[in-house]
This record gives sequence, C-alpha cells and structure tokens, in this order.
Amino acid sequence: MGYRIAVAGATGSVGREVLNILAEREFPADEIAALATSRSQGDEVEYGESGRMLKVQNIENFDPAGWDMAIFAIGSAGSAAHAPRFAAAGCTVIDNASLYRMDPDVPLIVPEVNPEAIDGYRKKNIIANPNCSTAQMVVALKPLHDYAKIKRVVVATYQSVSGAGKAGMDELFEQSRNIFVGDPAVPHKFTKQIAFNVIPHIDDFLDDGSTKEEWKMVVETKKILDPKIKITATCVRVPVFVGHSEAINIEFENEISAAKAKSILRESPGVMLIDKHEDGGYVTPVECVGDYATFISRVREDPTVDSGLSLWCVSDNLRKGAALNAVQIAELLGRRALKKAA
Ligand code: 11C
Repeated sequence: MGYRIAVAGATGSVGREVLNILAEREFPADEIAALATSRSQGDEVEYGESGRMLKVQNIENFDPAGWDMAIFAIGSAGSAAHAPRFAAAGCTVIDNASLYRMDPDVPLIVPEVNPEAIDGYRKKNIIANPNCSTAQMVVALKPLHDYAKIKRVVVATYQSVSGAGKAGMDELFEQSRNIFVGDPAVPHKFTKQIAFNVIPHIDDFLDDGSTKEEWKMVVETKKILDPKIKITATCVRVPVFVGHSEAINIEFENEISAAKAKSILRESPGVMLIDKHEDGGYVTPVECVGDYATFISRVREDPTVDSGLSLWCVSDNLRKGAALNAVQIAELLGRRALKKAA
C-alpha cells in the first residue's frame, strides 16, 4: 500500500521539482494532490515526465485529513498559515521554508547526515528542510567530521539566482538581454545589477553586519551536524541560473590528509568526487543541474593550520538544496516512522 502525498506550492520552481523527483524516484504514492494558492487553482502541472497531469487545488479549501504527508514549498507565510492545520489533521508536513527550522520540537533533516533525528517529528508533526546552501555543505562536511572532527569552517558561497525564485531567474535573463541591446539593467528583485556582476548580500541584514542567509548556514549546520563546530559564512549572489557553489575551508581537531579526505568522500552518500588536477578536472554549477549529487572538487591541504583542508562544493540548489532533500525526507519517513507506527 502506498501513501497519499500532497505538494503545496506545486506551480513554483521547487514544487515542480518535487513532482519531477517523486516521479523519477517512483515514490510509492497511491494519490498525489497538487496544491497552490487560489491564483493557480484549476491550472495543471505535470507529474514528472510521465505525461500525467495533476489539477491544482486551492490549499485554502484542501482537507488534509487522511493524507499521510505534505511537502510544502510555499514560503514561511504560507507555512505559518497552513502547516499547523495539516499537522493537526495527521498529515506530516515536510517544510521547505525557514519558519520551523530552529524550533527545538521540529527535526531539521538532511538524510545523509542526521536521519536518526527524524524520530522527534511527532511532537509537532512537522519536519524542516534546511536552506539550500546548508544542505550541500553538510553533505560534504559530515563524513570528514566523522573521521577527523571539525573545529571550524570558513565558507564563501556563490549562489545562483534561482535561490530567489522565478523572479530572480527572470531578472538575470532580462538584465542580460537589456545589456546586450543597450537598454538599462534596472534591479527589482536584487539590490543591484546581477547580470555580469556579483552581490555580497542574500536575505536581510542582521545587527552584527552579517545577513540572515549567513546566519542560517551557521545555526542550521550546528543543529544538523554538531553544535560545537564554529562557522563563519559570506553568502554571495552570482549570475548563474541554477546551482550553488561553495568554497569551504575546514580546520580539524585530528589529522587528515587530502588523499584520505578524497578516499572518504569517494565513498560517502550523496557525494560525487570529481577532482583531477588538470584543466576542467572539477565541477561547475552548469554541470550539476538536474543531478542529485553534491559534487566536490579541488580538495587540498591548508598549510596555514595544523590540520586543514580547502574544497569546492557544487550542487543543484533546487534539488539537493530543496526538492530532492524534501523527497528524501518523505522516503525516510515512509521507511522509518510511518512503518514503525503501524
Ligand atoms: C537563496 N538560499 O539562495 C536562498 C533560498 O531559507 O530556504 C532559500 C531560502 C531558505 O536565496
């Protein structure tokens, strides 16, 4: 017997990827509901490449009773409005928004890293999906932490415009075209011109001068991996449509060579090591689009500390950073929690 699963935000970039990935991975679904706001009610969305079309239902009128789980990709305001109602009706919410991530009663899960934490989901019947830049980083850090214990991480991100949704992608496209034809590249979604530029600012500024995106990378990594790890992040928007990249510097408590790190990473779940010391022997964001893996390249020792490594980490932010991770959580929930309760 399969599950009844709803996808809220089914018409957005992440929601569509959720449907693609559920279909690709042949998620054991008896019934799938595509939900969105009233604006999209009656539209149709494709269930992967199956050719099967789902009619979009208005989330406001949807009764979640009798549904096993719902993957939410509707932002924090949408989650605040609907997640408690779904959860109370017995439909476990897997939420992509940041709203519940730091709630101590809500597990924050990356299945390759902390699957055991899912056992706490019954307190609120909500499970949180981390920020995209955190998800790929912890997949890379976890196996190295298990071997040599990470003390400190310094990360700089190169985040694609799809992290800011369809409006971000449209803005990069339009500004690039405008610049070619001699029209002004006026910013709307981003604070400055994004085409042919980089912007060291993602999400709101905090009192200490960092941004909320940088804060999320710190607190989410601590919650998922280890609260003792010290982290500092600089998050930067770059003119790439899909695929977040990260330059990660790691200091360890115990010794670890680059060769050892590579042999560990080669065997690690969710990781694809592509690291040849030659032209093109590394992965760039355009190559990771549509893939499940977190790609790691440029692994090398950092000679400025007793035990340290630097590496390059790239992943599809709409997949591992959002939709894929949410579907993996649904699979985990199906395998562990729902079966256990039966
Ligand atoms: C970005 N990482 O690239 C953000 C998007 O907390 O889920 C995802 C924000 C979040 O803009």
